[in-house]
This record gives sequence, C-alpha cells and structure tokens, in this order.
Amino acid sequence: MSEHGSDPTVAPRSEDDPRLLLPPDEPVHLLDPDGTEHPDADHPLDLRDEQLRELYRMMVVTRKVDREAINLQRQGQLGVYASCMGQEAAQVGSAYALEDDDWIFPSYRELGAALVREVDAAGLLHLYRGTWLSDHDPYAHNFGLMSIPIGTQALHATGFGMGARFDDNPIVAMTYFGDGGTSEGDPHEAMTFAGVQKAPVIFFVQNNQYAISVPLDKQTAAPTLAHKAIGYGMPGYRVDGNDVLATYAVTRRAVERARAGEGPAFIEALTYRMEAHTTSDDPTRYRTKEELDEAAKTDPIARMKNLLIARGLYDDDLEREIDEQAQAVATYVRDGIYDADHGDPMELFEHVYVDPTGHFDEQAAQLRAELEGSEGGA
Ligand SMILES: Cc1ncc(C[n+]2csc(CCOP(=O)(O)OP(=O)(O)O)c2C)c(N)n1
Repeated sequence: MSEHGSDPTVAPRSEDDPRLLLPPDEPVHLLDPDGTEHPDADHPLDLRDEQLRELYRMMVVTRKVDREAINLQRQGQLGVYASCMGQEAAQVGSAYALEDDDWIFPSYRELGAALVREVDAAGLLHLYRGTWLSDHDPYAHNFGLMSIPIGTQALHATGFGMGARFDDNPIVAMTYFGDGGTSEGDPHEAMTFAGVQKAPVIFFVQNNQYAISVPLDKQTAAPTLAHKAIGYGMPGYRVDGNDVLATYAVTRRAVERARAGEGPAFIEALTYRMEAHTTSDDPTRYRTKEELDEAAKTDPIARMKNLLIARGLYDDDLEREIDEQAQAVATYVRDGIYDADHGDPMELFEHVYVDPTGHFDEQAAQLRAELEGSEGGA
C-alpha cells in the first residue's frame, strides 16, 4: 500500500496535491525486534551484506563509546555527558544515508552520527570536558561542532544548504534536533526559510519521547511532529527510529529528493532515550521502570543482530572482531580525555566580541586576578 494513499475511498492525488506532504498513518518499519523483515516497495533497500554488518558494527561501537563517556563523567573526567543509548539506529541509519560531501549539523547527542563520519570521538568529547570547544575539524568530516543551545544548528544547516544551492554545489545538509527542539523558534525559522528557498536540508528529529523531564504530550498538540512539516511546505516522514534499515531508507529517499532540487524534508524518527537526559539528570523522577523495560524490548542493536543471524551473516568471529574494535575505540577515547590539559581559562574571553561590550573586560580582569591569586596561594 502506498504510504500516503492508505484510504482507497479518497480520489488519487496529483503530484502537487499538498496532502502528499502529510506523514503516513504508520511510521515506516522494515525490521521487527526478532529480526523479521518487512520489505516495502516505497522504501527499497540497496544495502549489500557488508553494509548490513557495517551498520551493526557502528551501532555497537557507538554504544560502547557512549558507556565509556558516562564512566568518564562519573570519574570526574567529563563535566557532563548526554547519552545516545537507544538512539543508535536513528543516528547511524540516517548519517549512513548521506554521501561523503554532504554535511551534518548536530545537537549535543549525536555521537553515533559523528562516528559514522569518522570524527575523532575523543576530540568531540573535549567539549564535555570543557577542554576546548570540540577538538575536531568540521571541514575534515563535514560535521559541524555540537550545539548546546537548542535548535541553533537548524539555522546553520539551512544557511549552509542555501549557500550550496546558490553555488550549484549538489550537497545536502542534514541537521538533528529533538522533540523539544520543535518547540523552539530557531528550527521553526530555519524550516520556514528552507521551505521557501527549497534548500537541500533534511530536518531529522529524534523523537526520544522527552525533553529532559517534559514528555511529548506536553510538548505539542499536533497529531504527530511530522504533521508540522506541511506548514513549512515540505514533506513530513515518520519512521521507526529503532529500525536502522527503515531509518536509512527513509533518509536516503529524502536526501535524493533534496539533491534533485525538490527541497527540504522533515523526518520524525520514533525512538527512546534509554539513559538519563544527561549525567546531571535523575530520570526516575519522571518515568517508571515499567516504561523503561517496555522500551528495552525494541532495542535497535539486538534487532539488527537478529537480522544478521537470520540472514546467516553473523558468527563468533564477527562478534569478537566487533567487540575488539569497540573496545579499542573506547580505550582511545579514555586515553585522549583522561587528565587532558585544560589550557588557559582566559581563552573563555577570546573570539567573543570584536569590540568588547558591557562588563566584558571587567570580568576578564576579575578572572585573571582570581587565577593569579590561586596560583600565588598554591
Ligand atoms: C535555547 C535553549 N533553551 C534551553 C536549553 C536547556 N535544555 C537543554 S536540553 C533541553 C531539552 C531538549 O530536549 P529535546 O529537544 O527533545 O532533545 P533531547 O535532549 O531529548 O535530545 C533543554 C530545554 C538549551 N540548551 N538551549
């Protein structure tokens, strides 16, 4: 059944029927938790066996590094960390659907997407240590710096996509934000602009059900987040975000459409944040163990492993090889972060203003005096 044509009593739609911008009744889903596949003619998969293993490998490595980052925070080596546990399929599947020249503008939770882009994970996590703003070169990986202010990266992606379009550069820019981000002004402005300009931008929303402690039903009165897309004149897609095949296929389709000049798209990936919002959060205050146990049944990694087993693509050698690789990346991250030098705190004041305003100089002088005082007292 066609994704937008589920009601046979409705007359066939022409290409420019705005109802085509509405999301499907059900999220696109190609893989059950037990590994059973559901092929969908609207979302054909072009993945070879090796690529299926690769998707699994990247999700396993992501989870391992994510856990290492939480441990590092618990040992006082990171100030804070925002885990992506449970969201690996949403991130890996979507990032894998891009070409190397395409760009990603992440929020603060996209470790999985960063690893697909081969960003140095230790460098990325320096942001969370406060060592530096992130120690990776965005131009080396076409991966922007993590954005802590909610939604600002959507504007960066739109500006970047529009610029590329003016230059006849056929790249696509994808940005990630959360369900909470859809309530912020910046993504709204970015999507309005991208729609009008037909900019090649994919707005990938990981609906992990919560914005810190605020659940989805307190976040929006829309039928789904993807319904918002029609208001910007772009299609809204919904996908099972714990199904890496579906996430890949839906994103791939949106990316090809954008690259062909057909404009932006909004993707709502339904997923679940298995960990706390950040290491500073106590999720037991707002969600139950029963809810968590239920969500664990849809784990994206177990599901992909079941598929590999069902297809005869998984064996002990592969398991060992992937575990060793995951451990090696985690160790590399630990070595890169542990006791890393913080540098000069006065760097805080660099690159902020061309012409300092207000109390800026006063504050810089105050910090300098405090630092000198503490050195003197040591
Ligand atoms: C502009 C702005 N307002 C508030 C915050 C504080 N804050 C940090 S995370 C967060 C919730 C974001 O939730 P969501 O967009 O659903 O993404 P998630 O963290 O679940 O990935 C808020 C309000 C912020 N970082 N930036």
